[in-house]
Amino acid sequence: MFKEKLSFYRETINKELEKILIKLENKDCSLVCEAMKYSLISGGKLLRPVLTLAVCEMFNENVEKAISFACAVEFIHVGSLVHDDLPCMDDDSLRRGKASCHVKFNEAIAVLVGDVFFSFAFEVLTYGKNYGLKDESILKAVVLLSKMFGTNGIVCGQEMDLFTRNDNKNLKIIEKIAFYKTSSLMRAAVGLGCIAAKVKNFELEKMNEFAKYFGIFFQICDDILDYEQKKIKGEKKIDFISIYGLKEAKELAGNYYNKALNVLKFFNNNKFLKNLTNYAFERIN
Ligand code: GRG
Repeated sequence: MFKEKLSFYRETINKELEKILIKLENKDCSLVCEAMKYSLISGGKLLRPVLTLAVCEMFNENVEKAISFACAVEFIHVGSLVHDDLPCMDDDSLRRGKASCHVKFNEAIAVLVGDVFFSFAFEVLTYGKNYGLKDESILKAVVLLSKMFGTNGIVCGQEMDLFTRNDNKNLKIIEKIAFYKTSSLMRAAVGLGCIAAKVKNFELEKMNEFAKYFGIFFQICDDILDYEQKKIKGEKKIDFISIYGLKEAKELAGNYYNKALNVLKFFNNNKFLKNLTNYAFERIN
């Protein structure tokens, strides 16, 4: 049941992404267009847009209402991965098992792909109008996505991630980095689902809490997987393993996973979200 539902959400999202991507095509800009397709439709897990649709449905609203918001989140996510892989950021030559965008094309094209995705995502939010969303909801979505993107969101997490050094004084700093770097887009994803379903503020705040914990354990799992696959990080860069060691990092991931599940109690332990949380956590088990 969970697998079928997950596949349904993914198919719905992929179809919409491909449909929307056509709007960006311009033969005078063929390299960027090719690189956009290469980066966007490339076997990502689509966790964030799935969260948007699932949250919208949990609040008894048709998934169609949230599909544009879900796609907008994925555009931001993929743009951030393309930029993150650049030599001036995390310097990673592989993404999703194939050459990173700047390796396959070049650095300038990868910068431009990120630029297009970041600005286009906000246009995509407005397509919600075609699915019956009111201007008021779209405005709220613009503000939320912009906030989770900027100096109170992923950009802040990326600065801290790139430039924080381990001085053993402040263990909590790594959790703060994950909160900004990874939870921000999870918070945007669930928040947009809530906006599409027009939920009450206190429900949105509860879902925000769920996404915060989800993002932190997800980042710990990501660090553990990188460590186990012996992916070498920048010499002095910190991560959950360098701060806590493998065993404690696994325990910490378990704590945040349990916190996320606890929040779901407020939502009658919504079955799909519970299974999705398990699915995201099981990566390290
Ligand atoms: C302002 C959006 C923006 C970006 C500029 C480059 C950057 C600042 C931020 C990078 C943040 C980043 C890469 C966070 C890592 C989060 C993470 C664990 C990504 C992997 O997510 P998955 O596993 O990826 O969901 P798939 O491939 O499945 O989509």
